[in-house]
Amino acid sequence: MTTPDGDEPNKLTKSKLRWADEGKFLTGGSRKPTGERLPPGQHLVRDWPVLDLGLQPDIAREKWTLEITGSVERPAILDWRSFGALPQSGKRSDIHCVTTWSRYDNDWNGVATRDLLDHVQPTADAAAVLLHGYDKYTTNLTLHDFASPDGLLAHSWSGQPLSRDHGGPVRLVIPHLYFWKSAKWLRAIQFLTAEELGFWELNGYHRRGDPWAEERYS
Ligand SMILES: Nc1nc2c(c(=O)[nH]1)N[C@H]1C(S)=C(S)[C@@H](COP(=O)(O)O)O[C@H]1N2
Ligand SMILES: [Mo]
Repeated sequence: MTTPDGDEPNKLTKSKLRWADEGKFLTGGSRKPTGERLPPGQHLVRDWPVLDLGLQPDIAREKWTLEITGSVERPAILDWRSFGALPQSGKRSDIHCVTTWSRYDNDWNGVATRDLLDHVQPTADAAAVLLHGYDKYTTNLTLHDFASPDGLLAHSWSGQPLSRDHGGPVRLVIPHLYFWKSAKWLRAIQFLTAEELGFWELNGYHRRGDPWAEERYS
């Protein structure tokens, strides 16, 4: 296995590959019990860990573009200005990382995935998206999960521009699934008629990643 860049995986990436193999952190629980906030096998943190494949692209807002390709009526290349002209939303959500940390009450600002969908108009046969990061990371979502009312293309966290290590200028936030689905340094969204797997999904992780069903590994 190499990273999308063709590099040797770093230590954490290697551990995560091994955990997928071993089924580590599985508790056997499933389905969201009413009133529960912390999914099975997770623990709460107050800091905000940084996780990625080790390459953190440095992209200025003025140089950043987001390409919308594939099965849409209106393909687009959004730059900072046209992205900022889309409806802006604020959302608060919890983070659940497959490595077992969860972080509550993250305040994000950006463009709701639903507003992006209104703008680009997926074709009738569109069924999935593949997210592409500037670090060549990829991850897949069904169109239904991408269109979740909580989904956001986030440019700010706690009222501040999203920092480079957490995926600025713009990252995806899909809070009802494990955080590996929330692609950092978002470069392109490819709409597809059939699901194509992303980096972790090809390397032992679940195609969907629902933390309440402990969909950690495939
Ligand atoms: N582009 C990109 N996005 C990514 C990753 C990555 O390596 N590259 N890692 C994923 C994983 S495994 C996690 S847990 C979260 C971590 O986000 P954070 O560093 O802001 O906590 O980003 C996800 N998005
Ligand atoms: Mo992760």
